[in-house]
Amino acid sequence: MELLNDEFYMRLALNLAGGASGQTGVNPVVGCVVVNGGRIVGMGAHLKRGEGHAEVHALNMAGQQARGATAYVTLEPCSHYGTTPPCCERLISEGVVRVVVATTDPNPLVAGRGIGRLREAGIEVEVGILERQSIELNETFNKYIARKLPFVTLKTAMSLDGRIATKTGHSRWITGAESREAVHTLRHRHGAIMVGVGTVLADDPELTTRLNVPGLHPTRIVIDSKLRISETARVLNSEAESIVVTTEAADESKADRLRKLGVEVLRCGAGSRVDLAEAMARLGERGISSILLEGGGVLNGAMLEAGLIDKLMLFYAPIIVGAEGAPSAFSFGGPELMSDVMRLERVTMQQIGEDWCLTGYPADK
Ligand code: AOF
Ligand code: ZN
Repeated sequence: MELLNDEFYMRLALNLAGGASGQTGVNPVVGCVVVNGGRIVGMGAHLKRGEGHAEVHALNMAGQQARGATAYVTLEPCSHYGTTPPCCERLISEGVVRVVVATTDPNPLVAGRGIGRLREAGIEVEVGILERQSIELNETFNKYIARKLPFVTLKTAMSLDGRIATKTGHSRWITGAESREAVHTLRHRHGAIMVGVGTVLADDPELTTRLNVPGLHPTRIVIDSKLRISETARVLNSEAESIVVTTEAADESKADRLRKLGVEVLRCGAGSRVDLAEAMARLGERGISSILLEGGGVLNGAMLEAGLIDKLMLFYAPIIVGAEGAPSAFSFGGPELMSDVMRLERVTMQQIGEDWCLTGYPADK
């Protein structure tokens, strides 16, 4: 039986926050529950950047009943004027007497000031209830707000022997329907999806979100050093935004033709290959806070080698492809010694239909 205590209300607030995951852009997901006299009197979540913060929605619902209440918030209430006024001032003016916070806001504009301001006003503040869950929920925001770099999740579907196609290049399908549905959910939850031009030339994917209910389409990013992409590629259609990342050297007339199709062309790197680290910085500046990297093997390998991967989600199908020469999920030179190989930590496994999804984080991050 779930006990009625601070954790219970915080869990509810975390569930409200998690529901909006993928729809707040560069903002965090945040939930708030207001409780007075043993009764929930207000609930809210931040739903969209520029619109009300979680506390505002919950306090609006509570109305007069916020006076003397406890507010449970999954992130420290903000203390700054962003696109909306500070939540801590609103909590104070509504007469809330106790605020329970899961974790502090890593935004340098807030970073403890919200909690300080509440305490200054005589409000009892408790910090750290279900803190780990709240930090995990906002892992993309936590990186982006501190470094202005997108959080990159490498996702790949592969065989038990690490192949992403047969020796002829045949790849439909590796994993089952449930896994593919999970991938579309991941697309909804990310600001952008990224692939190499090799994948576009081989599979002509659309890279939109297709689920049984409507979902949000991520911005589609293609890494294409030599602008080999076809102007009729489905990834450039009008279903969603598209960005092609190329080099300084790439053909300007082709870039111009792509721009005429409504595609944004970013030039990153003066050499023959796209400078991936620079690309991440430029995409971050452009307001992309999370990227789902969907391959192929060469781009996966290059991103791993460059240390640009924050998280891996590996969907293993119970199949063995076995052929030498079949494309691998991670194509890169690799080190000579076992002591130098890339290791994952915080590894978890989840069964999805007949497949297994392994989630982990590069150990040196
Ligand atoms: C809260 N409650 O629900 C959210 C917070 O541009 P703005 O006004 O939306 O401010 C965005 C910043 O506010 C964001 O970077 C983060 O520090 C905080 N988000 N704070 O008290 C909320 N979404
Ligand atoms: Zn706020």
